[in-house]
Amino acid sequence: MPESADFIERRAKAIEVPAGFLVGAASAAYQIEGAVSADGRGECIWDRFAAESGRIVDGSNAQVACDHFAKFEADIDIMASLGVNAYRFSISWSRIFPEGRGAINLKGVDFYRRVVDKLLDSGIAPFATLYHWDLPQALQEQGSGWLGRGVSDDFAEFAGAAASRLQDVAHWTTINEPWTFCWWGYGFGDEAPGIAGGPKSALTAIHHALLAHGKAVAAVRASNPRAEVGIALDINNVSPASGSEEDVSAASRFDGCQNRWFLDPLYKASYPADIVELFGQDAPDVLEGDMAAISAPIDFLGINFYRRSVIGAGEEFPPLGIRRARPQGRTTEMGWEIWPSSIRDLLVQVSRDYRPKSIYVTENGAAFDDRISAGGQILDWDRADYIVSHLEQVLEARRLHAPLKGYFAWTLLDNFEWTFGYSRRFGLVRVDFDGGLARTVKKSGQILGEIAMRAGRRN
Ligand code: IFM
Repeated sequence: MPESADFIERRAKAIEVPAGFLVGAASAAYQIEGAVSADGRGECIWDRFAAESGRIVDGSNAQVACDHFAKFEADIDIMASLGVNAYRFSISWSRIFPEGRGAINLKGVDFYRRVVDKLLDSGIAPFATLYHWDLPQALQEQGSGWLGRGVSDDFAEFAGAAASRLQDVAHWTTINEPWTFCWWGYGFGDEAPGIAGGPKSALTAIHHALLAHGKAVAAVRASNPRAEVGIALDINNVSPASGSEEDVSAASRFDGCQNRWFLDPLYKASYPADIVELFGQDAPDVLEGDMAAISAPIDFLGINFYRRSVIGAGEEFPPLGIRRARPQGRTTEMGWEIWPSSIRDLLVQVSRDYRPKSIYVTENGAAFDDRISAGGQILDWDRADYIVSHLEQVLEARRLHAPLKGYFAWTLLDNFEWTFGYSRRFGLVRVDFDGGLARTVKKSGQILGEIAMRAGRRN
């Protein structure tokens, strides 16, 4: 059971937010915008994938989603009324370049300009993400998507074009969660574009995504010298299921694949040698200059965090040979264990091992089956508890000298949760998908907003 409402409220009130610390909400274009062919937007890989039968558990798609494309002003008004001081959103590549490259679609740019202007007018700092999984379909067809090296140049072109036209955005995240979209999209094949190519394919896609990140850092800086640029990684706090040598070494392999495979190239200009050896022939081809591009200094590291990983030796995920231990704690609707101190441990460890200039928690949140009370309220105390408990631990990591600058809850609105369709709700604000997409602020949204208000407005 979650803690009592009183207790959660008292803890939320006791959170001391340092001056200038950002407390906001995050979202992604594909999950909320809808309007998939409005104003010249091109097709993306998720449009194509979701249309294949059996791909999305509830048979839904994101053609309308939350219709944020039409409702963005009201959505930003909701954020302003809550009091959050920052908003992380992503830019749909195929709204800006419908074919992935070539002629820019100014109507697409104009949509994000209006979003940014409205955020700034509302005192909310815009954080733009350039890639949150919605690759233009044309690039998948012409160059094999993230399996082709050329995509890194196309991405840099897109990044430069977006940053030069949205000069008022001070914070840019290049790529969101390369582990997830490359392994699930190109390794296991359960997400777009649905390629079950195994480790070679996933690791090739990751290498190109990291290369694209490095080239985009340069492109954003060239377009907007005042911009701060970073990446958002889905890294985990990993611990062994027991003290046995087998479990300890399995946990280290998992850590190598999930964490070090990204942090080492970004901060140490090489892939971890133990994992390169483990993958053998499947390790990616690294050309001269790649690692220098990938390790270009970044202004911040974004960390998306949902659960810890307790790992033992097993049969899963060859050649890793691991198993995930059964959760000891409560789980969310995704089956993910709730263990708040693990975010503190991860933040402290990453700060110690890689010395990032600054860190934002770019996503953290929980799916629960929300109940609507008789009075129409959504008293989602389990989600409020999750957010308060994690934010407490984030601030504790900051006290332990991790360079934290902000926290973004995932997510502003209930939305299209990829292959789960609309069957999992992570929102601070409920969206009634059967009732005209009406928005209702949940208790968790009110509580996060009250905490944010104590940090003050950003501009
Ligand atoms: O909804 C996703 C998001 O797009 C990426 N990070 C994890 C979230 C919850 O699954």
